[in-house]
Amino acid sequence: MNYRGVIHRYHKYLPVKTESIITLHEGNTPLISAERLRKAIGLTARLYLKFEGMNPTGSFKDRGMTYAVSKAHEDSAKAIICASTGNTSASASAYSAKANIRCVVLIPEGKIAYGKLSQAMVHGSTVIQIKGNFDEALKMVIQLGQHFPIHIVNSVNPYRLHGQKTAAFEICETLGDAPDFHSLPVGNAGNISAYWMGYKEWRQEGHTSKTPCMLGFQAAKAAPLVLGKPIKSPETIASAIRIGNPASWTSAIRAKEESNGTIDKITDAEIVKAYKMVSTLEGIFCEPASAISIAGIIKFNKKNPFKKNQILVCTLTGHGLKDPDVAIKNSPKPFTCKNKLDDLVKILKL
Ligand code: AN7
Repeated sequence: MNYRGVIHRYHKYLPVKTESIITLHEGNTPLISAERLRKAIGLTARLYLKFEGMNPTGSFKDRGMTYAVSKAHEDSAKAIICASTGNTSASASAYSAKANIRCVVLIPEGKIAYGKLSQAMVHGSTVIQIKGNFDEALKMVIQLGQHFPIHIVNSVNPYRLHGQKTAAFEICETLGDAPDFHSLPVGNAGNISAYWMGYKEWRQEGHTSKTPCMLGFQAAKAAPLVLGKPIKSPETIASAIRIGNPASWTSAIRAKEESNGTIDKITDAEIVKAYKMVSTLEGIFCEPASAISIAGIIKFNKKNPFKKNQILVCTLTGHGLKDPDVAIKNSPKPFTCKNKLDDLVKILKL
């Protein structure tokens, strides 16, 4: 039968009435072997990229949103709400359109990538720009949820993380076992918690022989988990992870500790370098926040070199098309040519 998304595929692990399922056929994303990137980094270990930009709205958020919105639909919810650095609002907007549920999104004014803003707007959500950052917007959403009958679909909603754990299931199924290391960006810290839950569950079910070391990375000026305290005004080129007080703080630290992993910080310059490497060497266009998973591997490998035959997976959480500004600012400028063959030949130095 036609593939119908993560709830149908893993229904036993994501219970909800079949007739309530709202899906855009998310999940089943490619796990891509990255040979040129592996060589450029100088890794002897095997490197795979889980490209979550291939989800219906272009990010991993769809895995959790299908479940959160299906549950809201099962509960006959009239409205859902989220605060977002962009991708959650894009995903909530699309799934709520399909479910015919009102959607309200709060975004930090002027601080989300253009592609994501267009997604929130096009699906008919009520889009509210907050004169403040993501952390402040999330605080308002949580307060509102306490006083009004509106379902919060941020990752404080446990269904989100349960949906997102399916990425770990898929990786284990594709590889035939869990990888040795799993690297990913950490913003509000939901995804690292979800992956760790998924890897543990798959191990308990007897499908794998081990669980990976979780390697989480935050932007240097938005790294509360590395610093050990919230940050008031986080800053980074990777707008998706410009977050100073992650909601899933405790579970992210638990994932790091239980998996014997690490959560480290990466500069914007290192993020941009990794972003350009993956696009020029692998033909994969991911957003800046996603590239931090590769920048993190590069940094980690310098201190603790990965061993031959170890398997590393990096999650590329979102599609590069969401943030064309960063791509254009950080790539060689296009040439301008007269409509004359001579001019073209001169430019190409043929
Ligand atoms: C591309 O959309 O928080 O650590 O509001 O969009 O689970 O928060 C996005 C986060 C990584 C971090 N990569 O994941 C939002 C939002 C991308 C993201 C993260 C986000 P979490």
